[in-house]
Amino acid sequence: MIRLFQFPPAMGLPNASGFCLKLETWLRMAGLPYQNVYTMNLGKAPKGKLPHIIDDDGTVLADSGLIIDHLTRRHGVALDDHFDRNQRAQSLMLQRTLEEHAYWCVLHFRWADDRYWPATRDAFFGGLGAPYKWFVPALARGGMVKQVKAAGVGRHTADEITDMGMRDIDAVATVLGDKPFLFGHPSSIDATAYGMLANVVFVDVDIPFKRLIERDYPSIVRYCERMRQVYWRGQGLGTRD
Ligand SMILES: N[C@@H](CCC(=O)N[C@@H](CS)C(=O)NCC(=O)O)C(=O)O
Repeated sequence: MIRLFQFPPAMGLPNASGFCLKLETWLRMAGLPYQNVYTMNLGKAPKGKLPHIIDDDGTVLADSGLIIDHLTRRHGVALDDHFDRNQRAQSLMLQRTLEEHAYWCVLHFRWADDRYWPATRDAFFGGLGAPYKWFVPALARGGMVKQVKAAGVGRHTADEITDMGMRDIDAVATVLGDKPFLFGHPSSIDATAYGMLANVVFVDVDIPFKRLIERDYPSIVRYCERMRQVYWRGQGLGTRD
């Protein structure tokens, strides 16, 4: 069986990492059996990030996108078979928008903004005992803030980042329109979108995107609820089968 290495559930979600939640949601959409292996140890991750997998043939792979490509080929997953060339291109652009930009906007508020850092610290490190709880959270925070700055997003003001991130949300909402899934029928990009959006919509931390989505983009909230209902059986946010 595929072993999925990811962070443990946090923030009331199966995973508070957009990339981990994306991959687990995708495995459910593809109907591939898998086993969760929860870890916080990035030192053992092949590329220093989570998620990664060990496939049932022993293949070790990191990066949610590369993993999805590999599993699609190896297990003949047909999720994206209905795409035409144009939809495939749009899907890729949406993926890049969410993963390479919106992701950093959310990360900025979670890790760098003093208003929300206590909630992030408690969610990820609340279970740590002494002496780790005295230095691990601050070390991790320093590393994440550095990454958000290196990505460029962390150099802007909170208002600018809010505005930039909401443009991403507007783009997603525009593609979604009144369809049940981004391209009508479920496809891999819905796993990406759910991983990133659920991490705002269903997380009880009031970063600016949360209330703006609730106020201006009810279709995005309904979309997240639909994905949760269909692929997570509408059970409690952190509940698996
Ligand atoms: N492109 C990678 C990104 C994975 C990623 O950024 N994972 C984050 C969690 S959301 C991580 O492990 N961060 C830890 C760190 O950078 O120290 C993918 O698609 O899997």
